[in-house]
Amino acid sequence: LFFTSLGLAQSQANYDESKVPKFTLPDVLTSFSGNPITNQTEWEENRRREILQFFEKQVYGKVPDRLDEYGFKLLEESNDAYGGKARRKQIAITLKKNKKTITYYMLIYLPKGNPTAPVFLGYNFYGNHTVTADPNVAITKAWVKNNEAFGITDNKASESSRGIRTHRWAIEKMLDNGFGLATIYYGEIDPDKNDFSDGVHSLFYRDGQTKPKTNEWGSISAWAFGLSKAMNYLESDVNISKVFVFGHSRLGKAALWAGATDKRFAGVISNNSGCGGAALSRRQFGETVAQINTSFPHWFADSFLKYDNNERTLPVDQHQLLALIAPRPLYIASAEEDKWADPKGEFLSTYYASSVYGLYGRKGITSKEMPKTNAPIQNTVAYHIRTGIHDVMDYDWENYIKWANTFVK
Ligand code: GTR
Repeated sequence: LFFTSLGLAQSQANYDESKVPKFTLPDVLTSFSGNPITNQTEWEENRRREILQFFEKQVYGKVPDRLDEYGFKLLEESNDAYGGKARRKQIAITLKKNKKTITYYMLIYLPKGNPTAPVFLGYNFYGNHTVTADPNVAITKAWVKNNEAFGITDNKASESSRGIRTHRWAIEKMLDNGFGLATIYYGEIDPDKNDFSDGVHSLFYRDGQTKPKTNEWGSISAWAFGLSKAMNYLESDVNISKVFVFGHSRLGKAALWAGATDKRFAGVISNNSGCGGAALSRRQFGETVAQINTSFPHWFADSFLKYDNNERTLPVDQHQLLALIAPRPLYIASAEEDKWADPKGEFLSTYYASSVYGLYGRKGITSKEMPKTNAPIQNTVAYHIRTGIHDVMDYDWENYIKWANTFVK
């Protein structure tokens, strides 16, 4: 009786490997019309393009147009964050379209040692002030999901939630290893609710329009767009070198789509991203397409609804989303207790995407055998499954940092 509808769905989902339907995956290196793809040019010019277009129009949804204006402003800066270890910057980014604007805020920490540092860029779930105990980080004024444990009521964040998510962001580890962090509260791009009157979508409406068209962007695509526009600032900052886009869960889905659509991201890290992220839809293990479209009707384009309980008719599967990131470094991670996200489906995707990395002479995941728990495989495509729940832990960051280190030169 006290189950939320999502909780109920989670309790009723299939977690039995023997009940995974038999399926044939669409081959990443065979075009929709049946032609084999044998080299980088055919991949880039034909196959990659058609896969990207499919995901754009039929899964996440197209961004309808270009912005009219883009701007950013340094709001605050310090040379003395984390006990003098880091520089801090807080940047306002403003997007303008049809005389309407939206502003979102990026918090950046950079290690003081290097004049130019690689950074991880990732959204947070409850506001920039939740990722650190630093009292100088501004509290978001945007709509935030209520959370009793964090003292968030009336959808407003306050001091009570400062630092409540520090465990998900190993900031000192990043700094000590020469990496920076850039983070943004995702609700400032598009509040995570089934309401298209607000957020970045609303800037693009024509007179009388109240929601995106059938094959236009849902929230995941909007969040990816926000990351991409954050990249405009990051590439202009002389203190920043490469940017690895990171995300957990729904934001891990957004990070994958951002990496697929914007080649300026040097690498992608997607933590426990599950259905609509790294997990193969055809496995129907844990969360399914029908389920995600029911619980979160605003995440995908409306055109994706036709694949509810109909995965086998999808001309693509999620391994092809991963392949769009090739040849750039890609790290997918699962958690043992996170069955809802289908760890095996997340792993198999990395394996089936790897043939595209092979076209570039890069090493992906070479065996279909899932690695043991807490035994990462780290090639240009990397994967680990760790003990524990759906979350981001120090273990994850230790591995992301170690792996990213080999690609920062
Ligand atoms: C769940 C959802 C997942 C995942 C997760 C999260 O409720 O079913 O797809 O996105 O939320 O973002 O934490």
